[in-house]
Amino acid sequence: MKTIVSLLIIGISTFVLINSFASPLHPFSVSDTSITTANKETIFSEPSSTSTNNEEDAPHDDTPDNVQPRDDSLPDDAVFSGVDDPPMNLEIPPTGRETVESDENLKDDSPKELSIEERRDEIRNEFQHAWNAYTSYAWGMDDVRPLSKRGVNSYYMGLTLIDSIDTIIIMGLKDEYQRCRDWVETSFLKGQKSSASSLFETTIRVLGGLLSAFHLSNDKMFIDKAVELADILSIAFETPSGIPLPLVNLRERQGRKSSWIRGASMAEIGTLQLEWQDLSKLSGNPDYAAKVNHVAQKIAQMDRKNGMFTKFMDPLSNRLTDSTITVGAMIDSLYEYFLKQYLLDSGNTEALRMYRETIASIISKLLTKSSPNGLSYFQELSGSKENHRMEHLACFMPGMMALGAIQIPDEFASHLEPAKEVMRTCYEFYARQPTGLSPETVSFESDNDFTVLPRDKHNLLRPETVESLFYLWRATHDPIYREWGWNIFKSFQKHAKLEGKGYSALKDVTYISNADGHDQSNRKDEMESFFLGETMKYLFLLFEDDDVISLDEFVFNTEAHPIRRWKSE
Ligand code: DMJ
Repeated sequence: MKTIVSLLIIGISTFVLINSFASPLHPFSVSDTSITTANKETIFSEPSSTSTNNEEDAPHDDTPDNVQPRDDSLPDDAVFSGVDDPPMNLEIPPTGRETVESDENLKDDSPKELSIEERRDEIRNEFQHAWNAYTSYAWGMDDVRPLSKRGVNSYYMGLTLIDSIDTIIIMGLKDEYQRCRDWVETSFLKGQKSSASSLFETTIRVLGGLLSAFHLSNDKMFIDKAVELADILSIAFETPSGIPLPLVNLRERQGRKSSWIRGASMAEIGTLQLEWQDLSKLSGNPDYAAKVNHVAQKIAQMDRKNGMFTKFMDPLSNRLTDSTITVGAMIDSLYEYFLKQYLLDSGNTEALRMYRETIASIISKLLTKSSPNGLSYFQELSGSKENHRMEHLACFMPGMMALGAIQIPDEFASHLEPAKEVMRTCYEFYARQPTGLSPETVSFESDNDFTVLPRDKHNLLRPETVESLFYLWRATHDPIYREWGWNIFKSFQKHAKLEGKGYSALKDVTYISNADGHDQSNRKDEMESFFLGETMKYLFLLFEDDDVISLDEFVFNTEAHPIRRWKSE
């Protein structure tokens, strides 16, 4: 019976066609983007319910999140456009774990192993469950507070909405896409303006989200909105050094200092390049790229410590100002963007040099092993003192190393093995907890590999481990990565899903008060936009074919927004 229902569903499903870009905006723009076609099955859902807006200001937090307290139809040439075309790629790569439903199976009440396609469908359903919390309680606002069922603003930019658009496209949710697209066209930047938006967060989530929405839909409205936003944010770069201020007052059109960072954090100034470079290419205005390329040059000129960067720098002297060397908060995506700038633009050999030099130091000076089981992890350094801790944020590292290994094998093929080893460690962060969910940070000062300190027991629904599992799957096709991803997904479903709508962050992953996981006292009233923008997207793509957002065609920004790689001229 279930098989028949599945066939019926498939029968009424439509197929997704990854886009064709045929409309040059400008000689210096999309004319060189090639046509990529990849069909995939989709199941379209009912439109999500209408929302109520609770206009309420969130207290503004200018710390980047990675620090701590951080009906109509689409255009014909959009990703969805192949709805009437026959599917080209219905065969799912075998994992050796698929099962065939039999009548015998159907009588059995024990949990059945799902096919790859059914797993994808379940992830899509859970995305919609979470998305419905946003549309119902916070539509058009930045973030939803899923427990108190309200929305909050600090950016006034529909942060969650824009962070989710490309996931919605990738999952084939047409009605949801249309509703978001209409909101962006009519309401983005039209209401109240923020007095302190983080340049970094706005760039990776909003600018990146708009660019990606364009790349997957070919709808130029998204570029116009990205230009409008960048023109306001540009004020941040008007400093004596050209190193941007971390915040922008959009009301007054002024850059602002942070109340807690002296100078600038390396992640914040080094994780702007992909988006602003691509905006120049798409808009034909070279000024955006010029600003971030100047910053990249300054970074390249800085003296490093042990071949790496520390967390903070002084814009005037162009020197590092602290002694903490880590691949975690405040610096993580700086290294990621060295590699990704080169993948975006293969002419950017300076970015490749920076990646080559820094990743070599990271591997030789930070990679170490735990006791007694020899789990590989990246330690931190404080001057010459070793600090044996690793943040979940640093779990993007195996994915980045695997990406370098498969895209630039001549130089980095040897990074795949250490990437696999650290991947296992990051999975252990989840697997060893009673909830099956990772804490924010682990301490390797332990006689059982690692332990969790009381202050680090929370889980914010972060993406880094499933992001890396996605890359490791694409790099190796070892089914273990899909299994690990599925286990993590099921743990989120069991412990972070709310009964009505939404998912929530957890206060303590080391504790289960009751069997069904619906203990409200262990919940945080938060569902960060990256849960929909990144975590659910990478989980879904983990069970997709390789040609759906092919890594040969796209590079993901640090917020999981795919940007089309430039063709070499
Ligand atoms: C996201 O905003 C991005 O992935 C960023 O690079 C790091 N922090 C969050 C998710 O944890």
